[in-house]
Amino acid sequence: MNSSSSNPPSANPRHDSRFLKALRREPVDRTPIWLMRQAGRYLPEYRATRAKAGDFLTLAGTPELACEVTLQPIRRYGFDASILFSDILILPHEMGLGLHFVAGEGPKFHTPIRDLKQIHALPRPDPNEATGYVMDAVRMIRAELPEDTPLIGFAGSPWTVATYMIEGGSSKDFARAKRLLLQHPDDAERLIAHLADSTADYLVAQVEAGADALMVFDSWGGVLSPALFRRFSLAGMRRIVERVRAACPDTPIVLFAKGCGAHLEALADTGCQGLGVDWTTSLGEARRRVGDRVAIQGNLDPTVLLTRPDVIEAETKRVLADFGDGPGHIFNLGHGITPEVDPDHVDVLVDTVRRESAKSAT
Ligand code: 1CP
Repeated sequence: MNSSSSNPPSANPRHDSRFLKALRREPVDRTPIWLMRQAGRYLPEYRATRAKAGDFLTLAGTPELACEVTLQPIRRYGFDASILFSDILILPHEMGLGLHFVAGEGPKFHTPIRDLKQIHALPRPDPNEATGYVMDAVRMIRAELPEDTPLIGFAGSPWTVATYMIEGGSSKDFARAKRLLLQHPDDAERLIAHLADSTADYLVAQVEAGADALMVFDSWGGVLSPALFRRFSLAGMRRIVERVRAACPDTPIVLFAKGCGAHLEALADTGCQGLGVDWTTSLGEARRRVGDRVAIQGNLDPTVLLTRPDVIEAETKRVLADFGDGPGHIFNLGHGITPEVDPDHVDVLVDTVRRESAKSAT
């Protein structure tokens, strides 16, 4: 039996953590902080474990190693939330597309979707079978983490995952993926719905294994026109939220849609509990538009971490002031931390958030 569904929420030792309180828009003693990609190449200890693993898929696919790199940033910075070390491309990999990494080019699929027939033949993996190693990692991380540190499970949005499946890897213009939406919208809808259902299964299994909150990354929602965003990207995320909420009503879901500041109201309408915001949207504006419905997570430009400590401090204060006083803010970057960041600069960021937000505790 898993604790998240069988026990009342108050029995969960993370229930009163700053992160989960902020997601419920309850007052906290200071603003919680964690960073997207907090386990990553900017940390020497990550590079050492990554070298030991040999390649990314072995690292993500070996629960002991995934657990170790998940815990590294928690040990070093004491972040207010931990995020499972895995990748949004693990699910399509286990659907049979064959993920691998080409040096200097990033992720690639051996068998991208190049024919409509492939969409209709995609399997719906049993998450505890096909991705049992991810669930083992979640259980192991949960057992190793400080009892009061929440663990975030995650997946990619159907649209964002579909771009990699169709393009075969990263893309500059997303031409193949957009052509599918425009020329074969019914098949594209079918692909999005299939990915949404498989992703919901996958996220529910992560909650059953011990995740306290969930995040859906729509890294490429911002490349779509408003009409295509609503029909494909937003619809896929709404379908995930509906399904996961039905199975795990107590588990909060954060949607991060990069470059989608224009769609905040529509994203809040999905029934999620939090919205990740990138640095192109003001947190004050986001709060005015949707802050009475959802918590807001963000949004320091990751590039700020490549500057001097005094600039990092000033820009961090600017983000806190932009949100303003009152509950419902989770500090984060507006996108993932980059490999070039000096780990000491993250201390400057974390110290500034803790010191400054405690002054105006709600
Ligand atoms: O060690 C390495 O060289 C591999 C780099 C790497 C890492 C550290 C990849 C390959 N994935 C990850 C981990 C990862 N990916 C996490 C771990 C948890 C944490 O945050 O600490 C998470 C949440 C992701 C999510 C992810 N993967 C996204 C969504 C978030 C975002 O950054 O926009 C995306 C788009 C991916 C695809 C992917 N996987 C890896 C890379 C380098 C990429 C990006 C490729 C691209 O830019 O198109």
